[in-house]
Amino acid sequence: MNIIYNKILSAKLKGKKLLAVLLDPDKLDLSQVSETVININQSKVDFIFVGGSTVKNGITDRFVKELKKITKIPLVLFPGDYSQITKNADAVLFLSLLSGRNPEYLIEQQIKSVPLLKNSNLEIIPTGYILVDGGVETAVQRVSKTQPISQRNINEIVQTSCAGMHLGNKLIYLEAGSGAKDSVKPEIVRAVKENINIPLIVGGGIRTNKQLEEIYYNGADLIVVGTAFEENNQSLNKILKDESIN
Ligand code: 1GP
Repeated sequence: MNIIYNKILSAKLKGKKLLAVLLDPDKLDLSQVSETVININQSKVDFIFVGGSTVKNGITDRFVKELKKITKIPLVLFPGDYSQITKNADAVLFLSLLSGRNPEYLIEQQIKSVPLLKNSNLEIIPTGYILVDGGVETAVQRVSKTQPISQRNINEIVQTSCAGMHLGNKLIYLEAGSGAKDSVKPEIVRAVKENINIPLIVGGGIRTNKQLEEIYYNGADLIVVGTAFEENNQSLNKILKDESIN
């Protein structure tokens, strides 16, 4: 039942780096999906994350069903709210926005999701989600009405990550926000990595090979790329096919 998490955990133990592409059903039309997924199927992508900050009710379910028909890559929900939970995916990152102090995203959304989870076989992966300042106001910040932690405040980011681990989360997700100008700094990735013993996900604003390599090198076990892939970024597409990732 813990297929996805075990894959992440065993990759971490072997030092194998993982990559996820984030598809936002709010930004990507169903008619564009098959072309996008053909690219992903031919790439080194390990997971497809599905989610967004503002996806209308019912859209994610249709989107996931369509994806299931055309890819064998595991589909992991990365929900902006409980309405994005669909039993047709393989797993869900059960997120708690630990950088913020809005009870809606610390516990309320999680409670609202229980009836949907109860009738599903989704693998539920508790994930401490930490928003750091990516240099622009991002959708997560707007929708969650929370402030990101400044990247100058390494200590607070590290302590928040440790608290997330001690609370029993199985993953820590360092997020600069979709479309961030500044991705999570390598020194922050390193500091968090040195202080936790659960796998580390990093995402937000990662557009180049250099960023990808630096963030892996400093300790990310799994990197998530969204915008650069949507924009059909050529250098990134090359990376997605590059043997060196694994
Ligand atoms: C996943 O939100 C990110 O953590 C995706 O960010 O769209 O900037 O790649 P980008």
